[in-house]
Amino acid sequence: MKDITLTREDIVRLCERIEGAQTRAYAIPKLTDEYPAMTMDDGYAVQTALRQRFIAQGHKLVGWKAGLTSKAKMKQMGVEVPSIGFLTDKMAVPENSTISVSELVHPRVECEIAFVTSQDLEGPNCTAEQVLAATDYVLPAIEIIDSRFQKFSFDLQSVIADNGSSARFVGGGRPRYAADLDLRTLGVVMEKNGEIVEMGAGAAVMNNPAEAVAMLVNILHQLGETLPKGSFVMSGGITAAIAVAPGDYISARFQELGSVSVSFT
Ligand code: 0L1
Ligand code: MG
Repeated sequence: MKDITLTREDIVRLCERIEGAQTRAYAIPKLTDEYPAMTMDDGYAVQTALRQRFIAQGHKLVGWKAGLTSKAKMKQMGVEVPSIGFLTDKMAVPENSTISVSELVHPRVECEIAFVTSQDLEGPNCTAEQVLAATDYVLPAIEIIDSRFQKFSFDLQSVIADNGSSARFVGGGRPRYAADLDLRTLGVVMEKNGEIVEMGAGAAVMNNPAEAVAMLVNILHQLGETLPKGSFVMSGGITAAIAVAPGDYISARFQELGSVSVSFT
């Protein structure tokens, strides 16, 4: 990472601020209110400090997520560049489980195609073809994102520091070999309380979700990291994110991959 404006003390301070907001579920102002010169690299420096802090507390890194990878999401959030975040075992929830909204700030859900890798992947020039060759299987997933910023007022630097709004994720359905599918034309329908609220196809994610995973591997290279085999990787929301409240039931029905669902209380 090259473009760092924050001091080590600033990074620790912002990491502690994000950790407090995430673990105790309260909203904070976007970080650029206090640090207007903050860059995306600064955001990743805070995110890296957060990852290291959680790992030191015993959380296990299980994979990564690409975020803001569809035009729908970029438009919804007013940004033009994708981002990545880390996933830990503490964020994983079983299929069909119930999540308490009181543990979250602004919960919203996204339908995503997840990849599980069987070979290590490394940037800087990782391609979608290499991702597909290194993929064990793909499966349907719902990501529960939770921006910790007040009134959803944020920018990319702040979102990256907040680990791309990562909160929870649910994998399920029927895992399939990626080689047996065309991920671009794979359709998904998201239902909220039995009503269709969003629909789309894999191509909404950078023309092919495997491209988003390659992008993620290349950003990891900039962070000095690689993607080890056995990683769980979320390739990004196919549709816009949908807000959820207590009592909501979300089901994502994927062509070829079955469905995955989650409830909120
Ligand atoms: O998963 C993602 O697409 C990241 C979204 C980050 C911004 C938001 O909270 O919507
Ligand atoms: Mg997402």
